[in-house]
Amino acid sequence: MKRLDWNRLDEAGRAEALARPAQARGDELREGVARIIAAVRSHGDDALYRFSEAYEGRRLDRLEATPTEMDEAEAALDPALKAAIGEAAARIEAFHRASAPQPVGLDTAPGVRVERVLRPVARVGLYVPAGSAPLPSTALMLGLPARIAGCGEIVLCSPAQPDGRCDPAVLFAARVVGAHRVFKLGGAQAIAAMAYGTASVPRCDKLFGPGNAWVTEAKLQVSIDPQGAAIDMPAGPSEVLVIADAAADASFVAADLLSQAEHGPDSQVLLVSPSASLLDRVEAEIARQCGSLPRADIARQALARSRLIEVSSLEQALAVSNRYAPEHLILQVAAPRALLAGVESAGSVFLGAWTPESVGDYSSGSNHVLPTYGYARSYSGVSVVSFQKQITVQELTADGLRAIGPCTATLAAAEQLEAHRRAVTLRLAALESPAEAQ
Ligand code: HSO
Ligand code: ZN
Repeated sequence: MKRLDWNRLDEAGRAEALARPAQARGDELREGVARIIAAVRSHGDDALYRFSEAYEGRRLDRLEATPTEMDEAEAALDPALKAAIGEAAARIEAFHRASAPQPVGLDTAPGVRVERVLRPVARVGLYVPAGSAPLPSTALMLGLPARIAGCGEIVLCSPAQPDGRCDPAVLFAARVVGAHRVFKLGGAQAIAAMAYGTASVPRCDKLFGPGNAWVTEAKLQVSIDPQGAAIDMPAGPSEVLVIADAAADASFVAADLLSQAEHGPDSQVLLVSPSASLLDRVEAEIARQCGSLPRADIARQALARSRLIEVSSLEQALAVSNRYAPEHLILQVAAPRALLAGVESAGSVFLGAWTPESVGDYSSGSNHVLPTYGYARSYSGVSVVSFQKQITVQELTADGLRAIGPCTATLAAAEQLEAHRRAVTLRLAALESPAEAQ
């Protein structure tokens, strides 16, 4: 890991220290994805079968997981894993229900009623990765808020495993969240199928979920096509920033950094601390713990691009974090709550020594689909509102129009929009002399 002293860096050095790994959006990727999308649009299911065989080496006899496959997956699942999925689902559901937006109604003037009502996005497409590791937790994080929002049709795509079926835990999680349709599809072709629809796969209004570079590129392409589908948020590789003080347990900090590093070679992990000795101890701990990880190779590649940054104070550590805007921010300091008010940009925050990022990834109840790559500056993680539309409603009485009509007419006149003005003034005139208005 690269070791840096923030106060010895000039502006260019600081920018470089917090730079994300470049996302290769080369011509090959862009054109390859565009070709896949075009093929799915013109050849539908045939293209899906062909790509599954060509890219994933799976010859599928049908695209959709059958109820029998779902039953068999559930029956074969380790009961402890089944129970853990159920337990996590209950907490995720509780938190997402409690944090769901509520309808609003307000009289902004006497006789002027303004409301906000909520409607679900009708059809949503959830992508659950299953490349180097299937992620049933992602099925929970996407499916539960979709169900709470009341989405009419929840479609889920996840790549088939070598046996031609979806990962059994993903299938079980899909059942727990109440997904209506599950397809054994991965990659850009899955995104194209959900965005445009095929004979088998329903066309979805909005697509959600993480994925590899092909999936991310496909989401981007369908989201800028008016015929395509909306997406949850722009995506980049996963990341964590830990702020730790001298009293932090180096083995806890190292374990948290490694848990993000093992996601992928392009994951980014940063440790920011005012304590040089803590940085030394964490570096040694990482070396010690990394060797025994099954995904040590992946973690090492991620660590090669990661940073240990020495700062002069916790306040400065926070300033560094706010500038970076991490997906996950872990505060392993003596009084983490005292720092929370200073957190301006982060996808999800983990307070104190007993709160590893893993609990947010799986089972505390918060969502793990979060803005990466600096998008935490302006985006939020997935929640119930991501699956809803907010519609405003207004209703005026005659007195209400008398009250706010003149203000409206003045603004319309200032914008030289005469039809707007008249839509108000002719009503006001009708109110003054109802007979003449006939
Ligand atoms: N840390 C990941 C989510 C995840 N972790 C899924 C384990 N499974 C999101 O950045
Ligand atoms: Zn994770």
